[in-house]
Amino acid sequence: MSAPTAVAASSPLVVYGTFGAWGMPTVSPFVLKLLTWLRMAGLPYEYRGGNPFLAPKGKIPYIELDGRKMGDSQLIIEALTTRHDIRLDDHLTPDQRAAGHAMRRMLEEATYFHAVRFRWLEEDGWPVQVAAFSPHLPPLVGGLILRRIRSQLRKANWLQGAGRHDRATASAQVIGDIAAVRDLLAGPYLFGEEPSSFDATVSSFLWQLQDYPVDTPHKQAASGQKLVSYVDGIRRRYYPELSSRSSSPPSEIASPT
Ligand SMILES: N[C@@H](CCC(=O)N[C@@H](CS)C(=O)NCC(=O)O)C(=O)O
Repeated sequence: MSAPTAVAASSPLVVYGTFGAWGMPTVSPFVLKLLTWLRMAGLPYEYRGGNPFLAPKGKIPYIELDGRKMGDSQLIIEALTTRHDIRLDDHLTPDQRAAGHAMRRMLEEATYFHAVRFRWLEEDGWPVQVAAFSPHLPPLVGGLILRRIRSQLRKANWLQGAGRHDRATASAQVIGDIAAVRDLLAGPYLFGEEPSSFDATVSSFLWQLQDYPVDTPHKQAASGQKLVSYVDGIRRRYYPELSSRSSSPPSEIASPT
């Protein structure tokens, strides 16, 4: 896998993530969350392509620091917060911290599984995945690897429960999640004028929904003006190397839930 961006090649902190696609530095919302948080915290890192089979928890992202590997974006962020005395959330009230925690857990533990379904399991997402992943896989066995990932994700989604809903129900649930975020978003950042660690998760999951190139009702919901402006603000501030997004957002649509 090729690495998208690197902030500082000499940094002792190595982040293992995925390749980028669709104008985003990575195809993974969890990797994007970690990269965004590192940029918010001003911590330099070296970015490399990761391999789930070499990851401490079998998932991406993971990091290497002081010769030790560590997995899980949130555990990594918490460890680095302590290690470097990062104070991104000092200005938040207890209510804001609680709301941020709940939003983060919703996006990561519920919305994410529907996003996986729409990318990997639905027929209109599958060719997009194949086109994005194939150049980063060995030519002869790439197709086999992708079909294996797809069947594993189908099983995981079924076991999690998200995969037991029909498409319309899954879409309505994602739209409900997005509407909750939209209504809580104060602007320009989640909790007002100053960014917090929660912006790393919220902006990354929205960005992944907004710029995934398959038009769906939940993509439309994530692409309302307020949410697009929010992600644009994060992109401009923390990813100045990226060119501006080409497509103009569709108009805000009402939540059906
Ligand atoms: N809780 C983990 C979730 C990470 C995750 O689900 N990563 C996906 C990519 S978006 C992955 O590595 N999947 C590979 C697999 O499940 O085998 C985190 O926050 O880092």
